[in-house]
Amino acid sequence: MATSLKNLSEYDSNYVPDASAISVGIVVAEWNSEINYKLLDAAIETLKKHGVSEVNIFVNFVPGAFELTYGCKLMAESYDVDAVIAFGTVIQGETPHFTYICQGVSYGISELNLSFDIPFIFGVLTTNTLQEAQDRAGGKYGNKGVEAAITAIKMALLS
Ligand code: DLZ
Repeated sequence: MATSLKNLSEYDSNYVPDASAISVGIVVAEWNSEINYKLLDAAIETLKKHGVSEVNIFVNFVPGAFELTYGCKLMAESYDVDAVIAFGTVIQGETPHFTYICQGVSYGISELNLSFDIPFIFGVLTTNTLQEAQDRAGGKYGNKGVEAAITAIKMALLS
């Protein structure tokens, strides 16, 4: 379903398993931090709502979305986590940076999923404008942080 038709904060809690036994790493890009911190806050709130203990949530920061791959790898190697979420926001400018960064981070996160025995969740907003990002960070299309947290729980407990 296209994002514009879906509210990212809506989900059926009947299909979310109890998450009290898992630990989750979260890596956040500092670029567009005002957006990314909203994703982070929503994710932490959602993880705790479904049972993840605060002491089992580990957060680290990297300069930009391009660095998320390495940050997530380091998180998986350094902490005993059952899933890692990557949060970043890439806004299309007038330079080719947008394409390079989006391709780099999506490829990088995909590779991590194949290299480790835990899931890595793609919580990266790729938008045309700042407004579109705000719409997905607690605005009219909900919050991608909620979606990423629910995905992390489901994937960590996938059997
Ligand atoms: C350089 C850059 C640009 C132009 N735009 C963004 C962006 O919209 N979102 C983001 O997270 N990071 C951006 N960056 C920074 C790169 O991700 C990276 O940090 C630098 O290219 C250094 O590797």
